[in-house]
Amino acid sequence: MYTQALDSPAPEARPGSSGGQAALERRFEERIERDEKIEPKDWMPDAYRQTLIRQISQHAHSEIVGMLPEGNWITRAPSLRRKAVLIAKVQDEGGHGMYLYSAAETLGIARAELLEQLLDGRAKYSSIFNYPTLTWADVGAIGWLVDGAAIMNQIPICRCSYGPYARAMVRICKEESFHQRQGFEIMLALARGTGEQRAMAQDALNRWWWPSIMMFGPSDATSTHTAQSMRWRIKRFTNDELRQKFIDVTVPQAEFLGLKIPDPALRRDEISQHYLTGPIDWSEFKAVLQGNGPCNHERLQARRTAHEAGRWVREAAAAYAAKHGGRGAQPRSAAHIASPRAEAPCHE
Ligand code: BYC
Repeated sequence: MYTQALDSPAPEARPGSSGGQAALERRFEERIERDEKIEPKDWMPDAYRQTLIRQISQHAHSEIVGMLPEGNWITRAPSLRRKAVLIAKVQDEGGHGMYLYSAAETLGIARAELLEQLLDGRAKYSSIFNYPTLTWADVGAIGWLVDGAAIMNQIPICRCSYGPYARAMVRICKEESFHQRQGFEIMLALARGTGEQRAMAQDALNRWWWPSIMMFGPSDATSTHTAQSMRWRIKRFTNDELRQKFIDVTVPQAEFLGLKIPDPALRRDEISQHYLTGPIDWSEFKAVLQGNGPCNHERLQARRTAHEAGRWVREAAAAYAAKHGGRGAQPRSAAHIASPRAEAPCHE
């Protein structure tokens, strides 16, 4: 874990000195205003720190849980090439989780604690990964839509005010771009295939469209954190702005594939030049967040099983570190080493 030692502030900005707290806050706000990166040893308001820990750790958990639905298809991918590509993609997601846990650790929280929050159900992860992957076309739809949505959401995070998160996102976004293309290419092959393959692609789009739209989070009117996160430049766009950008990019792609977006109310508004969707069923989103999506139980159970299976690795690593006097007597989690496939099938 990174040190939490703070750079010594100027005397007038020392907490406890007259006006110290206010001066620190003012300096922090000015740095945000100048678009300077805030680094781990810099002073930051506790609420900023907590917001980042929440968002970055949820993001990390999403990457790790996100390995499960696609990981299910590694053994069933239809060719050696598809299998190799899918293995690489799922491995990338694991790597993204690791960068993000490291970024969260720079804020003064241990990885083991973050994992505990995930495994005991306190921490959220993206709603999207609580849906099952029923056919091979779902792997295409995840790459095309879910990674497409992820890129839309994550490119602006490369300019996030917190340095370690922003830097982690640069590499992640490059890899997400490859993921999106592999998904679109699967969809293209299916869309140009037999009638049965086209139907499979359409069915996957039907099931993944609305959950992908919901991935961007609640509407701006009901979003708890957006306004403050925009002020702190953690978020650069609101949930609805990013959702709209995604819809505008994706509808023409569906048309290119010859697939129909499952929304009878969808239309292009000539004045705003945007595609407008019908109403989003937020009750479904809420149900998934409350743990009642189709696969919530299976996803968490799979992570718990993997965590248990990795216990001996953590213990061995801790014993090795203690014996050799190296860093890391506090064991790093090996949850990522254990098989993500140790999963109840969730009808997949
Ligand atoms: N699912 O005030 P809001 C990936 C929660 S990984 C679950 O708008 P915020 C990928 C939210 O946490 C995808 N919960 O919050 C991986 C908050 O609850 P708490 C993950 C959600 O943080 C593998 C409450 O609702 N991406 O792409 O300002 C393979 C109110 O929301 C969701 C990231 O994590 C959701 N969809 O904005 C393929 C990106 N949406 O904490 C792909 C980074 C909202 O108060 N994160 N909630 O209990 C973000 O950009 C923001 O955190 C969000 C939410 C836009 C997600």
